[in-house]
Amino acid sequence: MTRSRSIFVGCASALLVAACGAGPDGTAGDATAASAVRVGIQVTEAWVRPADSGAASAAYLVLANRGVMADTVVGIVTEAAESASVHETRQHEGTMHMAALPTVAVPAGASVTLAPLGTHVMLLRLRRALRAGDTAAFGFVLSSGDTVPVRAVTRAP
Ligand SMILES: [Cu+2]
Repeated sequence: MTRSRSIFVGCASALLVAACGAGPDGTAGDATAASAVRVGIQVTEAWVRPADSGAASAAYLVLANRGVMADTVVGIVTEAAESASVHETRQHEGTMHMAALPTVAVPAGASVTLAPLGTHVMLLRLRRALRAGDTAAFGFVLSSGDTVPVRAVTRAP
């Protein structure tokens, strides 16, 4: 409880909201994709915003469930940042706010798009700077027990 509230408060700052996609819209383009063969969940079009070491960044991608079983993202593991979680962006009285999203359901045969101004992977306190062309690696932990590895390429939105 305390943790999620502190994340919310931290993300309410203009700087973090900008890092999360409240700035100019971007399109997914043809960023390098990563996929996991073992599990039904595949990740494509993964990219991450450039940011300095110690700062926040956000990653975007498409989660597609090509399996026959529904699955749910229940966490994120990464060496790229001190903290990583899924956030959703909400508009409240004309202001953008972000809040941690504890789980992301991916029904069988469906896909979920994480994009600027919407749901995103929040990376807080990067361990090293992300410059254009750099890769940020993280993994989606699934309720099925699998982890889907992701390699997001850094590019400007
Ligand atoms: Cu965020």
